[in-house]
Amino acid sequence: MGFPKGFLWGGATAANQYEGAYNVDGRGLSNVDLLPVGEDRRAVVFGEKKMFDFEDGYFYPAQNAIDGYHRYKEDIALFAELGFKTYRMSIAWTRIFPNGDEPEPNEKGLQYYEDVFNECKKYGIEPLVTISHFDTPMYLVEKYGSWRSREMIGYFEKYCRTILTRYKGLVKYWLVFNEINMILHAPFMGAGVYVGDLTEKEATQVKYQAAHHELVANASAVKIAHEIDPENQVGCMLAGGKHYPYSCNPKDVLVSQLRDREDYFFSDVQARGEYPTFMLKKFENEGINVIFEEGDKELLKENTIDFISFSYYMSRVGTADPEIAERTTGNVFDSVKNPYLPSSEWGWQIDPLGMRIILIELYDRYQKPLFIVENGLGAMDIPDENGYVEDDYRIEYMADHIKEIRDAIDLDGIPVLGYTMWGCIDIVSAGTGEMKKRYGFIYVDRDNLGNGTLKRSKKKSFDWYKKVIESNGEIL
Ligand code: P53
Repeated sequence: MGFPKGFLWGGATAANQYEGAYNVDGRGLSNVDLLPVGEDRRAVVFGEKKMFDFEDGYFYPAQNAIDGYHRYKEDIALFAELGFKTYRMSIAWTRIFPNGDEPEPNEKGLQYYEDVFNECKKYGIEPLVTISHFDTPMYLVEKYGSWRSREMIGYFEKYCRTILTRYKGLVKYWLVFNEINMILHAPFMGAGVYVGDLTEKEATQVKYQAAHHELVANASAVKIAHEIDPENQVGCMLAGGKHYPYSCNPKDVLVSQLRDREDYFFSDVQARGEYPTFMLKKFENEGINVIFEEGDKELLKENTIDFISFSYYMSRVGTADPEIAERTTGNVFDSVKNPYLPSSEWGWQIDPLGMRIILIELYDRYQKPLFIVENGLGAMDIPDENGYVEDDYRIEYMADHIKEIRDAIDLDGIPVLGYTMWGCIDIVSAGTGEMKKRYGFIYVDRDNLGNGTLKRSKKKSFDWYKKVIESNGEIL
């Protein structure tokens, strides 16, 4: 009983939030470099304010992030000490193709990730690699409007073929697009799509067409991955979290069900290989014209993903009652506030049972193995003079969530491949750009405006998670 042998315990980061070194060794600029910290960030993230280059008066935290580019050896050694079986990370597209359309890849970028994977191998850590964690080369954003254009698919395929060939034998687990459903909510952060000059109707059209291009590119990536090495396992990556009906009024139930479908649309296409009829009906009813080219349907059908992975931070709530207006704050996924749940310092509601609920839901829908690739608590840690943080709140959050995963395995019979806790080392927040929103077992001395020594130190949760992994989830 409990976690199966070989369960992949680990942690996760993303290139843009971790590496820094944004202009080192030939790296090109990407959309996610251009998200400033501060009050304008949301408008840029949502694609409402145009920021296609660095502007005076703003601080861009991703430029240097936590300098993982130069410190990965030290960090991976700490992950090894934690006992990680897997490390989820992402490749920055612009280290490999700085503009996105070069005939040849940038060798320095390729070598960097090869070194990282070899470092993991040294400790027996299996890399789990996200091919695009929200990032798109700015050159392609400017030239083609990013994923709104079909042109993107070919450039992305080339990028995929390049890395899948180079890292054959070093990497087996791949995720194509991080939180692919983000494109509908935060199109510039999620996919480099700026919609600020469009009407709402036009923006909807553009977002669904861009989503189609990503879904086609996803199928292509699956195809290339399986061709290059049949051992490769490719997952989708959904920003997960079920909508609960605010009440048992059937109207609330229906609203919640329909909102869930907006998210499941993506994983439905990726896992089942075809557009669900509800989405085709929506297109028809709302006059959304998504152009399919010849061969798209077959490509989608023949190249479905191998496992379902998702992030889970919080559940959501749906209601048909306009009087119930209290919303959660701090997340790009808008939701009514759930009166039964506490909230984090950033207003994200804490719902461990929701982990079991989403696992059941996704397994019932797809019958494919599941992989939790993000979960964690963003909190304001206060270190002592040695950089030690007594983060009992984080330990409690994680223990509560991991118990629910164990129940989903033991009581509901769900196959779960692994669990990678988000931001295992403190990194820049994607949503707010802050450093002080910390998730890690490892504290990093850096503040919201980039001051600090970047020194790494262990928090209380470090020793706790180490024991969790050692005992394969028996000791929580
Ligand atoms: P942060 C919300 C907002 C932004 C990104 O988020 C998000 C979400 C949650 O669904 O997605 C993931 O840093 C994302 C990570 C991100 C993490 O959530 O805003 O894949 O890049 O850091 C946590 O607290």
